[in-house]
Amino acid sequence: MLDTALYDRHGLGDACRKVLAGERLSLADGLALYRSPGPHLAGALAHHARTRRHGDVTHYVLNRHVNPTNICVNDCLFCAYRRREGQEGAYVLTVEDALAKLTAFGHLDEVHIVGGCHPSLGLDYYLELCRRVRQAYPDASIKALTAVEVAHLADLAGMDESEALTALRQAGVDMMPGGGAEVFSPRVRAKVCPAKISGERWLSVMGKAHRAGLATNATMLFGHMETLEERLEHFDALRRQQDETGGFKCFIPLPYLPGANPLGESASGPTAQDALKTTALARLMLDNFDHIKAYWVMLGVKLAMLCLSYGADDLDGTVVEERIGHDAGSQSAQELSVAELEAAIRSCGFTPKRRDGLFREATEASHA
Ligand code: V47
Ligand code: SF4
Repeated sequence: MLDTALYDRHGLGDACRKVLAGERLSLADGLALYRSPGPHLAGALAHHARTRRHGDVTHYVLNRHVNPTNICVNDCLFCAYRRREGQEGAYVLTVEDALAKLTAFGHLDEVHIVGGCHPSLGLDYYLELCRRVRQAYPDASIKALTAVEVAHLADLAGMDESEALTALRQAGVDMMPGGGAEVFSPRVRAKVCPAKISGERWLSVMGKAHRAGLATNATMLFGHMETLEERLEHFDALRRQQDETGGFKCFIPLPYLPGANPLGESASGPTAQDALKTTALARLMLDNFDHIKAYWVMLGVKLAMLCLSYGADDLDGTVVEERIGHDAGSQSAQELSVAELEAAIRSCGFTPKRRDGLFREATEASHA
């Protein structure tokens, strides 16, 4: 039971009453919650909202990531993964190599495909890869290509993004990951990812994906140079898009990791308290998103487990071989087993539920 008098004493009475009544929070409510002392006031409200939606269930997924190439025409300052063509460490996986990385494993509920915007690797490569993944895993959700990659591939092919999205859907893609959103503020983008598509184009590609029948996720990279107001505007833009096209499944707050990337000279990443509070604010502001993910790869397993009591209802998955966070200094493991994920969820007082990419219950026996 929430102590409403406590919220009144902190000037958060309105926000508290709105959450209890299931009403939408304003940006001013969000700012007041962000500025409240510690993460707990926002956290308790977020936990209330997550419990109303999901009870004590926490989701996880048996999945694998494939990063087809780290060669990228963009030069985001926070990225430790990207290489220029010809640079040491640059790679492109053949379709066969990418498949071999996956098929070394048994059953999968989700395949996550994401990488750089290669200057010449075109849509045909990705269509072939997705078709082959679909053949190898007829029942897995294929979650492939961020809005940034889709915009890039459409530009390379000289086609409209909707055409590229329809081709990807026909090749077996079910949904798109939420990467590349960063922070929509043009001020921040001009500094941290000047070559990347604008926030407006990111939202527009996602709207087109939803209309083409693809579900998508959404992210926010936080804890570098953005203000609290810019984070709240990011949430607001996402929830307006969701009101319009309704295809977002899950939001993932991504804590900036400062290792081996140029932005790390001036930014150190969010504190644990900030990560908890941002998870809580995501749950509270994104009232039309079903799922909030605590992505253990970037947060670390211990902090991700705490996020489950601050509004998150998903711990992502088994993963195996992740490059983007680990190249930027993530100290987390490359892989968690199903047993480890379930034990982590239970130890936080929740009931684990295995899902596919679209959050449908996974029923097939796992061999992990
Ligand atoms: O777009 C890059 C971020 C994203 C850093 O949709 C960094 O289910 C922290 O979006 N520190 C890719 N983050 C990862 C991503 C994702 C991951 C897991 C699940 C899903 C999903 C999506 O990683 C990039 C960028 O925002 N990123 N560098 C860094 N130094
Ligand atoms: Fe390229 Fe993505 Fe890295 Fe930006 S974050 S440089 S788009 S791989």
